[in-house]
Amino acid sequence: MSAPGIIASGSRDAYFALSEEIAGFRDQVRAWVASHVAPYADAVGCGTFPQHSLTSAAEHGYMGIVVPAAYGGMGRDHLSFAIFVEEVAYACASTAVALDVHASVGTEPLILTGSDEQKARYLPLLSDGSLLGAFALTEPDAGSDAAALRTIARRDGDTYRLDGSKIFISNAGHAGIYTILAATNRTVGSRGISAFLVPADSEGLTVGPPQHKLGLLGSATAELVLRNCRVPVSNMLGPEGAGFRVAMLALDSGRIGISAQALGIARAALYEAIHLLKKHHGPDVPQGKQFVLADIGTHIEAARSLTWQAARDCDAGESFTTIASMAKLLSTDTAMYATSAAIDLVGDIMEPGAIARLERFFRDAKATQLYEGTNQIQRVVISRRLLGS
Ligand code: COS
Repeated sequence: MSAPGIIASGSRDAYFALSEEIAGFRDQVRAWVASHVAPYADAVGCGTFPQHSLTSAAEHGYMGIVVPAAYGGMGRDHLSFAIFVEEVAYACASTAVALDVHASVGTEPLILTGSDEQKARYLPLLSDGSLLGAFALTEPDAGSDAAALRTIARRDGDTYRLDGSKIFISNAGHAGIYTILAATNRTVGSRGISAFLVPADSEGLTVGPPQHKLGLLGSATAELVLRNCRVPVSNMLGPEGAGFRVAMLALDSGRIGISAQALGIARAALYEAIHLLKKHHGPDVPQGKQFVLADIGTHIEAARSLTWQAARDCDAGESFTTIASMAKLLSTDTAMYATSAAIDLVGDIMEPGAIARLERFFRDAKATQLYEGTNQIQRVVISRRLLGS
């Protein structure tokens, strides 16, 4: 299958004109994806961690895509990041989530709230791929209600001792450093949560076996167990008690990445269906099927517009929490709709390769509605804003 991009053609890209520079960046990413991600997508989709693509991403500088150039990164904006994630996800959603988690929630808390010393110590290593980043907030009894987390961090001289467990941690077992959220004071709710940079080789930190999932099989997902895990005080991100805000800030921009990932999946399903329909029907695709293609294309364009607007608001330093949630909600619902509708469209004319790909897109789409805040949580964020609370 060729790799068509934005659906609209001509000199404009959909409703947002991309600058020549960003359009050139997108072409460069597409070429890299075609040679370093797409060839491995079937194997990764069956459960192989995409190490080859991550190593190549590091060689091409993509691991530090949003890291400032002063720390060895590309210093690119969030619009570039959204385009990068969508292009990777178009070929392989599991590879996209490994790269997205690394670059967004795995690295951005440090960029946004780290001290100069923390940034100097870790950002160059995250940029050049020496360290893969990960983010550990979710717990067995604290998923959507993030402030209810039970992992505790007790101060002990120059260290904190962390005890507890985290689940569904993307990049677990492959990450070199985890941003871990833990309660330093259980009596004050979200204001008693702190964020820590925890190197993977820290004593007392262990990674559980892979967790079974419906989709994104190539993305490593596991439990983290913390037993008297000692973390230097100097590895706390921001002041004690600021961790919930650190997590929320990270998730705001993280949701732009998940939105872009969902767009890549939706686009892949659409073009797989178009390819099969044209192959089977030639120029006479039945009109009922044309209408479904039109609906899918329209949803994708609308979702991309929101995603890019969220990225632009983020880059402009404006408040973007609500629009990022809107983008995540619409894009991930669109991915679920597009992958399901694509199967309906071509169910009778599928070939084995296409069956495997469409099945993978469908399974991968489901996860996007769930992680980095379920879509119910996005509705909480959006409706609170609408209601003025
Ligand atoms: N940016 C900065 N600060 C934020 C923020 C944001 N987007 N959202 C909330 N905060 C701050 C609030 O301003 C408040 O600060 P103060 O204590 O100083 O007033 C504090 O955080 C608590 O906010 P709030 O009362 O809104 O928190 P809630 O417990 O009601 O939870 C939601 C808010 C539901 C939005 C939060 O729990 C959430 O995002 N849950 C989903 C978690 C998630 O995405 N998990 C996936 C993990 S990664 S796969």
